[in-house]
This record gives sequence, structure tokens and C-alpha cells, in this order.
Amino acid sequence: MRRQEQPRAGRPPTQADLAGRAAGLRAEVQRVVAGIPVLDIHTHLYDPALGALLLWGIDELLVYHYLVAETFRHGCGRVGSEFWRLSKTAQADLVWRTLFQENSPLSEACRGVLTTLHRLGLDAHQRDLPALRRWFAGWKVEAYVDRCLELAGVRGVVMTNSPFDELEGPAWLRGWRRDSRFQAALRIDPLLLNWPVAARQLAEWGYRVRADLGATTRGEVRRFLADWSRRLQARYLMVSLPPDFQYPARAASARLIEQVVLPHCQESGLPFALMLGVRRAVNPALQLAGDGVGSSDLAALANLCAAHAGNKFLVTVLARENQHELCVLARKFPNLHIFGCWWFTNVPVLVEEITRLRVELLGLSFTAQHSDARVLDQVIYKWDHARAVVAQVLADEYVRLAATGWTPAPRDIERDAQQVFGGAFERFCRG
Ligand code: FIX
Ligand code: ZN
Repeated sequence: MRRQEQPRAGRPPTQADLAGRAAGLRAEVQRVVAGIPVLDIHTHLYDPALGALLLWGIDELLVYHYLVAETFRHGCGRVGSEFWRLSKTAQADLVWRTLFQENSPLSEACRGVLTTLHRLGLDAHQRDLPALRRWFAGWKVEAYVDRCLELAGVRGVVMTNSPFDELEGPAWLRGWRRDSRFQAALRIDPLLLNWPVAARQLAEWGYRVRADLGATTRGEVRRFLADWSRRLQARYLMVSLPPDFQYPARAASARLIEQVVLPHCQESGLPFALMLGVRRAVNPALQLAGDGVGSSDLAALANLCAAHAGNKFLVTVLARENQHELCVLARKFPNLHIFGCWWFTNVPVLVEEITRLRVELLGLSFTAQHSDARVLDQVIYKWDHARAVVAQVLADEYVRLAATGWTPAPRDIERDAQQVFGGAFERFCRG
């Protein structure tokens, strides 16, 4: 009998062959990743129809809480007490002077402002803040939304929408014509983290709830979630949780998740997004800038995924120490989708490490990044910086594959980049 024909390896590539192939691949990956339209799956941006809720422009960029925290470091406490009494313009002046004039703007958040201005075609190096302000004042918000999304290569953003917010909640009740690029996510932190207060609020809104979490109350909270999921046309429900979150547990948050949120999500086919590891108000004097990080007990997440196989969990973790365990959990639970390098992990050194870890443990079945933008213009730098790091990681991994003779075609690279920039999320939500 003839021996079966085997594919032949051919002449082994020389060092020069490999170097040439690697350079070509790297250039191709850069090109493809730069052009992929992104779905930004978690932001704090708003549909422009919501008016003042959508923040944009140079002063908002400068008073971003990431920069406020950095500014406070130079004030030795004195700045802290005075800062919040200043007008927004004066706060922005102080941040600009402290972080961009008296010091070199090397941090990721500072560089972000400069990338944004640069990509908008502005010359920030003149250090002329009044001139920058004049340039921004010339824009109308609708045109500026188009410009920012176009420069960032963003095809859609998912907002963070809270019925409990006193400005936002009533606007949803009134309704408006939606901008399809701004999709909604139902944020339920107040419900899960401060149940007694939320119960009183729901009762005021006409839901028959009592603090005891009995059967009627559970049914009514579920009705509340169904009403708001429908009203928002929500893509998912979401909460940020502290490092000490446990599941199963007797705490109201764990019981509400188990008995109300997850049944509602399962019935409506919506994922539940958990952002794990934030310690709120570590330094309350810093207000929004005062939150910190802690390592979470991911046994709670494993228990959730195992006990609720019919539910879909979108998860990001704030602590670097949790990243590896999260990837391992995602290998065990197909109902767990990892997303983003969140907040304090959104610095190039960690985005690179975390993305590499994810690719090497999971292939491409995750969402590499979300912007968490609070100010519209930030999508420009957040995506510019993310694309650069993700392209670098993908290129390194393809070059290693190419050494085995497996060279990806441009359409493979495009398919892969689409996956990690929104496609895998959409598939997970559909599945
Ligand atoms: O919980 C969240 O969604 C966090 O992203 C925010 O609370 C945080 O303030 C933030 O802006 C991080 O980027
Ligand atoms: Zn966020």
C-alpha cells in the first residue's frame, strides 16, 4: 500500500525570509487595525439629544477625574479644599497649569488630551489655552459628535444609563428620537448597592416593593427592570461591584442578583455586565476622582457562572492581580465574556500585558477594550492608544505563527481585529 502523501514543509525559511515576512505582517496588521470600525461597549457618553449630559470640549477634557486626581497630587491637600469651589473654567485652568505647564504631561491621561488635540488638528504645543477654547466654541454638538466618532473610527457606543439619575431618568420618561449610534445599557448600582434607599425610590415610582425582598417585592423589582430594559432598548444590564462582593451570600446585592436580575436577564436574553474590584470613595475629598481598587474574590464569579449557565456574563476586573484568574475562568465558562482594560488598567503597559495574556489563553474570543469615555472627545485618544497596543500584540502573535509557516491572509487579520473590537461581543450577545 502506498504511503499517504503528507503536505511537504519545503525549504526551511532563512532568517532573512522570516524578517521580511515579519515586517510585512506588522505593516499589514497596523493598517487593518487602524481601519477597523469599533463598537465601544462601555462609555459614560450620552445621546446628543440628552443635551448637557453629553460632555465635550477642552474644559471637560481637562477636568476629567483622572486628571483631577493627578492635579491633587501637586497640591499637598491645599488644592483639595479649594478646587471644588472653583468654576469649571478655573478648575480647567488649574489642571492645565499644573499638569501641562509646570510639569511634563507624561501620564496616560495627560498624553490622551494631547493625542486628542493633535488628531483634531490643533497645535497644543503653543500652550495657548484661550485659543483652544475659542476653537472648541466654534462647534455645534451634532457636527462635533460626527467628527469625534469619525476620527476615533467608532461605529457605535454603549452608554451607561441610570433610571435613578435625576436628570437622565425623567428624560427617558419623556422620550426622544434616538441616535442609533448611541446604544443603551441599564445601570443598576443604586438598586444592588443601596437596597433600602432604592426600595423607597421604587415605591415612590409606583412599584409595590418593601424592604424585606419577599415574593411580591421581587416580582415588582423584576417589573421595574423589564420596564426600563424595554424603555432603553438596553443591550445589557450592568453594575460595578466592590472587591468584597460574595456570591452566594445573604447580602441584598447577592440575593437581588440571584432572584431578580438574573431571572430577568435570562427571560429577556440580555447579558449582565459585572465590573469587579472598585473601592468607592477611598478618599472622599477627591469626589469622583477618589475611588480606588482592590483584588476581588473571583470565586464569586465562578459560582455565578456555574449556577446560572443560562445567563450571559460580561466581565471586566479592575485589579491587575485578577486578570489571569479571569482568563482561566473564561476558559471554563462559555457564558463568560471578558471585556476591556478598565480605568487604572487602561495604561499601555497593562493593556499590552493583559491583551497578550488574553490572546494566549483565549485566542480572540474576548473584547480587547472599551473606552469608558466620560467626555466625547476622549474616544479619539482612547481608541488611538488602544489600537496601537492591540495591533502590536496581534502582530507579535502572528509573527510567531508565521515562523511555523502559518501566515494569516489580510482577510484573516481583518476578521480577527473585528472580533476583538466589537464582533465577539455582538456574537456573545446574540448567542
Ligand atoms: O463604574 C464605572 O463604570 C467606572 O468606569 C466609573 O465609575 C469610573 O468613574 C470611570 O470613569 C472609570 O473610567
Ligand atoms: Zn465606567
